[in-house]
Amino acid sequence: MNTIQIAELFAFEGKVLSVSPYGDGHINDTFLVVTDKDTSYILQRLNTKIFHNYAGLMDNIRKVSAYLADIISKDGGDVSRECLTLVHTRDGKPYEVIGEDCWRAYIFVKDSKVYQLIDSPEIFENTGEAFGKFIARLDGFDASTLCEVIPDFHNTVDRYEKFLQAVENNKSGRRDNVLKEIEFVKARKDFMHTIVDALAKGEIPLRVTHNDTKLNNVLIDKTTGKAICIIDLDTIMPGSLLYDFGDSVRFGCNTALEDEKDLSKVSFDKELYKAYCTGFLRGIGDKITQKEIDMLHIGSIMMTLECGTRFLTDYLDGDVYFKTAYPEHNLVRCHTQFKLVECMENASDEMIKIAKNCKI
Ligand code: ADP
Ligand code: GN1
Ligand code: MG
Repeated sequence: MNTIQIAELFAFEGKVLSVSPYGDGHINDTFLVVTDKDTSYILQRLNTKIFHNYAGLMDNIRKVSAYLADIISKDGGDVSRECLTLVHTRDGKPYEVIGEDCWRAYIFVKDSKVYQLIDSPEIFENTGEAFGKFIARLDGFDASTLCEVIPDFHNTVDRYEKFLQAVENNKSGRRDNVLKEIEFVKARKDFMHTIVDALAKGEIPLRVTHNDTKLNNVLIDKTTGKAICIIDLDTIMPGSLLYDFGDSVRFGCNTALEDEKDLSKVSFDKELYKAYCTGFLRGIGDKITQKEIDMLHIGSIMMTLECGTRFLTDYLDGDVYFKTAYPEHNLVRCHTQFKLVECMENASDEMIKIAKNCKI
């Protein structure tokens, strides 16, 4: 079946005119569906090698979206723009399984865009506010009703063990190219326990979190610059707020793209950090604890280190997880992340001060 035929299985309005690859996700395959009517659609092939339990994943999305839609509508918001709307198949299913693939569709939120790189502190502040509000809104959601789509997703102790395994197995035969990078991670072994331990000791709460809060997972209104809709809900699971805060900072406070080859362009933008902190703390309001505020910089360093370690692990495994466009792509990504880790480690005193001053 081609993608046009697959699109025709869904209850889209009008005739499907085109289906073309869309977006910059590293995991799923996304397509934009244009019809002869006013509404366009997003069609996605879920990566079932990563998301084995796609039925559980889709059920998570259904429950969380319904819960959020209710709150947004009570707050007087526009549910059709501020929430993802799943489009079912013509025979009423929330997704379609074809062979080993799972396909789903959403209404395309009109007049919105995503950023891969941010240059405006205001837009990043709006993004922070949207993600903060997202966590606050899910505060009353019963986490035990969600399935753990990818177990230990942000368990950095477990990530460290998987990294050591990859070093030992050296499936790609590339280990000798990355001895410095391997040492970089090993030197931070103890640090990788920080958030996992704080959660285990009950020093910070387990919440319902998004877990993949990079900039291109929030839709920005083209006219107002407001962050209107949080998307990519595949990894909604119980987690720490520090993961969500930190992953946004990892991606958004970078002065270059995640896969920039020229490392001199990669640095940590403190103005953007301040903007994000301001927005996030405004959005989450009184739902955040003092301990979490005190650890925001740790969340940022941890998520960047975790992501760099994951890229390195995948490089050692032979590029089996993240989509890559060329053989060294994962290593290039690993380098930007490790450079950022160093920048943030050097800026951590200032990051602590910024978070303290942002909370009104
Ligand atoms: P992935 O998991 O592969 O990152 P996403 O769900 O984030 O997939 O979608 C990839 C891209 O498609 C997004 O970055 C965004 O540009 C676009 N997109 C996804 N859903 C919508 C939507 N409902 N409306 C508009 N654009 C969307
Ligand atoms: C993946 O799907 P996407 O591109 O939004 C990954 C994230 C990483 C990110 C790095 C399910 O996100 O965890 O942080 O790439 N998603 C999954 O850019 O592994
Ligand atoms: Mg995405």
